[in-house]
Amino acid sequence: MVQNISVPDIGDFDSVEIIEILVKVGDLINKDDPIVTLESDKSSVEVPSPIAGKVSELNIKIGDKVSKGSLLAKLESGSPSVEVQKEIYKDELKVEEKINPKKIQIQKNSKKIFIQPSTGEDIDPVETKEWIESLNAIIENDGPSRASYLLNKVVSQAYTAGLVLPDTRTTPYINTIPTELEVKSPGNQNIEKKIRAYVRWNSAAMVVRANKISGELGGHIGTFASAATLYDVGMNHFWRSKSKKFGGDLIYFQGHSAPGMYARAFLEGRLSEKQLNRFRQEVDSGGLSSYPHPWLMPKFWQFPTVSMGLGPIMAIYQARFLKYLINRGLLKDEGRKIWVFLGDGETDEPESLGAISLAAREKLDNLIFVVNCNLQRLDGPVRGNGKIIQELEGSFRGAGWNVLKVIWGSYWDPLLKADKTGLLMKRMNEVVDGEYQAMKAKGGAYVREKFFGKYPELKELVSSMTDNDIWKLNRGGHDPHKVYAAYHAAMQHQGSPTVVIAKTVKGYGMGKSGESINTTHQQKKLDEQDLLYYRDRFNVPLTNEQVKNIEYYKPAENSEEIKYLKERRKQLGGFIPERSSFAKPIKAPPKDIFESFMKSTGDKEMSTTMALVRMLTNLLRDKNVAPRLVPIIPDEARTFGMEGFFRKIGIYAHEGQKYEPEDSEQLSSYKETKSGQVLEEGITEAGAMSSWIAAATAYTNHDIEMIPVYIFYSMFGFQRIGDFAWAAGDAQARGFLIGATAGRTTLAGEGLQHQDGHSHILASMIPNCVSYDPTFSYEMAVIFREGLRRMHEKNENIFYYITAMNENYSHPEKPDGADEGILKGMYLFKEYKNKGKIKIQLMGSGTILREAIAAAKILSEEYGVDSDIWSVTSFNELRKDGMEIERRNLLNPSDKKEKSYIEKCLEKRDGPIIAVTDYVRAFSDQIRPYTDKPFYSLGTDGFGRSDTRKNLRKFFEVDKEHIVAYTLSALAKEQLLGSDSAEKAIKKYNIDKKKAFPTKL
Ligand SMILES: Cc1ncc(C[n+]2csc(CCOP(=O)(O)OP(=O)(O)O)c2C)c(N)n1
Ligand SMILES: [Mg+2]
Repeated sequence: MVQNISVPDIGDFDSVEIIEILVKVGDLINKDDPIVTLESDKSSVEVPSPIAGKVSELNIKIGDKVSKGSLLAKLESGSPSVEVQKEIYKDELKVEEKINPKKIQIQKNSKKIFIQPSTGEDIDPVETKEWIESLNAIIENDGPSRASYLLNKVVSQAYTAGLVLPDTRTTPYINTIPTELEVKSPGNQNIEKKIRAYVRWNSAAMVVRANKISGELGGHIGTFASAATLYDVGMNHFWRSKSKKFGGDLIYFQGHSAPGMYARAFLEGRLSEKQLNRFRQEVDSGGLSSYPHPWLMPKFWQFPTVSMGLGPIMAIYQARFLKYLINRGLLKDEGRKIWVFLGDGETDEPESLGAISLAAREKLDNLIFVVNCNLQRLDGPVRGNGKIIQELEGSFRGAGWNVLKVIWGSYWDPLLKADKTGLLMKRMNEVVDGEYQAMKAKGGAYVREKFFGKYPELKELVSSMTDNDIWKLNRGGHDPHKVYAAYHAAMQHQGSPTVVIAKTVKGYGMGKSGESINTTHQQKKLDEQDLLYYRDRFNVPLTNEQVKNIEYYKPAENSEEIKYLKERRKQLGGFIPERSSFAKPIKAPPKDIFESFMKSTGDKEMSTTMALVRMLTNLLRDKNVAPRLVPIIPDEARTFGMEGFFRKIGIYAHEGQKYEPEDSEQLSSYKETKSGQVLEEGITEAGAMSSWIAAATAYTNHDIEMIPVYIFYSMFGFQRIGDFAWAAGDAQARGFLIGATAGRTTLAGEGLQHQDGHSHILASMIPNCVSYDPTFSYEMAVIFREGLRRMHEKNENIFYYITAMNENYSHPEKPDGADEGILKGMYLFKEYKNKGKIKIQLMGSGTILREAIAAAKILSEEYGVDSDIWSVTSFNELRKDGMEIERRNLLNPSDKKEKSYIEKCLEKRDGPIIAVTDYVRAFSDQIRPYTDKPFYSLGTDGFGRSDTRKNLRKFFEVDKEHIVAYTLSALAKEQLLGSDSAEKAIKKYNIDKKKAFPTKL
């Protein structure tokens, strides 16, 4: 049967052009195979075939304008279709979704409830008691689930009856897991205690030794001292490393706890004593970096975390990206977990908590946060007048997380059990963190008086305990049993992320030199007495002499401690942290994918953004590249003309689409799907950038090379999330950042906050960021293709920043031999060489190159000045080359001088340089030192404002008229021309000499 294939509903567009025909008569095609590509003035979109069949007739040609209902082709249905397109993904999708046998069983009935005995205004204690006894009876006879169910019913009934119930954001200030439900650690506590003591000692010794070498060096002792148990339990029992059989858990270590990780690696035999002695001395190779920096220790550290707040949000998006890879069939579901360590002070950073609701919404049960609540940050208490643990519990519970509080250690258990009236819990609830901190600084007698002394019953409760016994009442985060139980529960939990909120003591074990005192954070010196105290506190088997020499302690290889520690890691698959990559490179696509961009567009106008989107559409037809592309958009797809991607490759949604979208009939309908490829992030640049980083480092964290393309308003890129971009450089991210709607005058109407005149300067500061400001579609194509080759085929650890504009214009054909120059940063676009005329070297980039081209014509025709017109695709790359060559020449003063690429381009060319861009002058000024020609730059320094492009270019003096006038004036200054030409031009173009410099306006 022959069926007509027509243009479906294409939204608001009418009469759009056919720019590609993707099938021929006789082709066998599948349902959803693209037939043609349509392009409006804003976006291009493929039309898929609604059925499978054989193309029997084509009713259109390239250039035709079509609307909804226009006939495109005829198809004979019923003929056997070939699985052409599906082939592309075949290899990728064949990942078996085996459930890992190691996956931990869910513990049924693990929901806990709290019975808070009433105190105070109880008008009928007998009745209260009856209620509580009923509840206890239900828990005992029918189990906690039933009790929970009944309570929920009662609470719903209470709401229906209009009762005002107490705020339930927080639970009492006790451990979430009752003692009876704690799962016991299978470890040998004696040995683990010793190992922990050695790690503690070596980590402190390493810092103190570094500080002895120079007061400039040192590090942090107090942070790891407070977190040692939290890490140790994970290392001994939970964190599975990457192996042949398993992808590995990913651990984000708190940045300034790094000494503890080195100290453990030393015991494991991974780092030598010599390396520990080189902590914070990295300039000659072999040193250890202050904090986790993959760039500096590429085989060790995986995640840069020390800029506070970045670790938590990057980890959330990492966990989401792991689910994305699984749901797209690119990775097996092995039950891998992402663990994230952060300080309680760090939760002040908006980034730390900013994405926690996303984590719950996406049901990231592969994510476990551990917040080390030592109650202090750098200067003093985190919440002296309140309780950080309760505050965090409220935030996380409110967001939908599973919250596990680990507040009190085992020594408190008998006291809590003996607390029949609930008074102890009341006291625990009422003391604020400032007091809790002071108590740990001031000893047992102080605690007896200030904590228990408030109520006679509590004083009585501890009357048989010595001050020392009271002092030993430990906090949960220092108790390996409590920590184990919490981690175990976190591993089992399903359906939402978990946060373990652990209470600890900052500088634990440091005594008067640092335990719980406000100055702990920066303590990097310990005198002999302090060190002896520390040794005794943890029973480290070192003599006084060895302590005096600050020796490390490492038991013999065949000691039970080392054997135990290595065996534990062996059982868990290997060492952590460790960074490696077994990802296969992606073959760069063939030239023909980019061929159409090398030709002139004739009269057809388009923006470089459109060209890029078209390029991505083409790339989705390349079998190697297509499945690996990760388009990332922060709610701007329509702005960039990318809505065609919605239906074509789907928007990732872990729950699929539970509704019929409003625009379901349309070609670009909003299609959410579990296997969707687009990451539609919503309005969060920090989140989108975190997704990009996860995808851009998938080659090491998941052993699969991905190609993330994050496209954003260029002003909301580096300026907004610059620190993430820096961390991306550290993490050796590979991928594309596209700063769209770029240029201070090109994004016309949007005004001051939107118009970007400096993102390239910010990008240039990141050493491994390669950046370009192309003007024409062929430049974009050459640059993008090379980016794919360098990053994803050759695996260079660089990332690309490319600006794309929204100004429509026609694009010329690529000049012969331009490729090399496009990539190096400049090439000769055009030259005027009328004999005898004065010459200038005119440089431009982005859309402003077109103003320069127009100015060159005027200069030649009206003023007798000829130009060599250079398209400068990257002032940043030119500067890098210039700096390197200059350095080499200075280091080799007797050798023949090497020429920079700029010098080579300009060596046989005359005249001063006039450089003009849509960015601040500092952008083009970067190359000034690398040429001996006179140099004049024009740019868009100052705040933007909204107006038309023409008016903005006039305001910032980068339009063709200003280029002409300033060029003539520069020539006068160089005494190559009289000043009258410039004066004439200034007058002719009504240039106001009295107007203030735009930075002052
Ligand atoms: C973005 C950022 N701002 C400031 C710092 C400096 N800094 C390092 S540690 C620290 C205090 C950390 O307190 P907390 O998070 O409670 O960690 P703790 O050491 O107490 O475990 C500060 C302010 C930083 N590393 N990053
Ligand atoms: Mg802290």
